[in-house]
Amino acid sequence: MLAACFPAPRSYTGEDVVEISTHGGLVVPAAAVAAFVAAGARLAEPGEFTRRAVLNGKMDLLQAEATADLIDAGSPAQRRRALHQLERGLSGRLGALRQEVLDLEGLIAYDIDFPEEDDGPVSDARVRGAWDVVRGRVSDLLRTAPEGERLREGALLVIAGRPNAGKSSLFNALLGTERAIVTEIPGTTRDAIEAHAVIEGFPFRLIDTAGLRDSEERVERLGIEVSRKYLAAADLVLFCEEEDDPSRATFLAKVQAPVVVVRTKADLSGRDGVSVITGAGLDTLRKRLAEVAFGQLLALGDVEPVVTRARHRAALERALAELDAFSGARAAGVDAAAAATHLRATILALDDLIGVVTPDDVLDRVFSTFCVGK
Ligand SMILES: Nc1nc2c(ncn2[C@@H]2O[C@H](COP(=O)(O)OP(=O)(O)O)[C@@H](O)[C@H]2O)c(=O)[nH]1
Ligand SMILES: [Mg+2]
Repeated sequence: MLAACFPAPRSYTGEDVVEISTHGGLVVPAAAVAAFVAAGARLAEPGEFTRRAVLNGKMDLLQAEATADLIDAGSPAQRRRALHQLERGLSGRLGALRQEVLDLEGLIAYDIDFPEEDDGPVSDARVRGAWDVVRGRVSDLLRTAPEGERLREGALLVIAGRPNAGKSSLFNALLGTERAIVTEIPGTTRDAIEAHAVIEGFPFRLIDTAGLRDSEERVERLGIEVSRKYLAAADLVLFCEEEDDPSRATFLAKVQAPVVVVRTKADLSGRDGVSVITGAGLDTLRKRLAEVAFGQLLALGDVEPVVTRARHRAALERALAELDAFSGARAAGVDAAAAATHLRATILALDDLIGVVTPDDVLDRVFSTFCVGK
C-alpha cells in the first residue's frame, strides 16, 4: 500500500488530501475501503472531489464541466473541446467579456453622477460602439451552442430510404461492424437500431430505420413509426437510393433536418456514389456528413471557444436579453441609472455561467452526472 500526501492548497480539491494506492483487483481495494469506512470515513458522492475543487476556487464551473466531458469523451473532437475548456478557453473568453461589460458600465457612470449635463465626457457614439462589441461577442458565442451541444450528445444521423436501398449495409459500413441485419428481403429492419460511431473524429449516433413505405403488416408499421419519430429529432438525414427515387421529393419536403442524398450500390450501377462492396465513395461521404453536422465547429477550429451545454446557452440568452434591454432603455430616454441595471444583470448572467457564486441546486445538477471518485 502506498500513501501520497498532498498538503493544501496544492491538491486537486485545494484541501489536505491523502491518496492511497493498494494492490489491484477487487478484493484488496474493497477491503481497504471497508476498513476506512469502519474507522469513520464515508464514500464520496459523484463528482464530490471536483465539487470541492470548485468551492475552494481551484477551478471554475466551466472547468468542472470540462472535467466530466473529458472523462466521457468518446471521440477526438470531444476530447479536444473538453481540454480547451479545461484549459480555461471558454472561461478566459467570458472573463474578458465580463470586463468589457464592466468598462461599459464605467462609461456611463458620468451620466449617472451628472444627469443634468447635456454633453457628458463620453459620447453616445462611444457607448454605442462599446455596446456593439459586447453584443457581438455574446451572440457569436451563442451561435456556437447548437453544434457545441451536438458535440456533447453526438449528432443524430438517421439513415432513411426505401426498403432494399442499402441502408443497413451503409449503417454497418459507417460503423465498421456488422450490427444491423442485412438481407435482400425488403423490410428486414423492423425497428430502429441506434449505434455510436466516430466519423472524421466527430461523434454521431447512427439510426438505421425500417424502410419508409406504407405497410399493411403491423410489425413493420411499428418500425416505420419509429422512423418518423427519429426523423423529427434528427440532426441530419442520410437518404439512400439505388437509382432516382420518385418518393424522394415528397420525403425531403417533410424533413426539417439537412439531408444528404447518397447513391448506393455504385459497384452495380457503375455511376458515382457509394459501394459497401468496394468501399468507393465512403471517405467522401464521411467528410460530407461531418461537414453538414459540424461545419461551424470545423470552421472555428480548436482555438475559438464554444459553448456546449443548455446551461451555457440559457445564461448567454439572458445576457443578450439584458444587453438589448439596456440599449432599448437608452433609446427610450430612460435615465442612466435605470438603464445601467441591465448591465449589472448582464454581468450577473456571466457570473452564473462562469460559476462565481453558484447555488447548491445548480451544483447538484452539474455534479450529478459525474462518476464517483472524480
Ligand atoms: N452490390 C452491392 N450490393 C449492396 C450494396 N449495398 C447493399 N447491397 C445489397 O442490397 C440488399 C439490401 O441491402 P440492405 O442494406 O439490407 O438494405 P435496406 O433494406 O435499405 O436496409 C442486400 O442484398 C445487400 O447486400 C452495395 O454497395 N453493393
Ligand atoms: Mg435494413
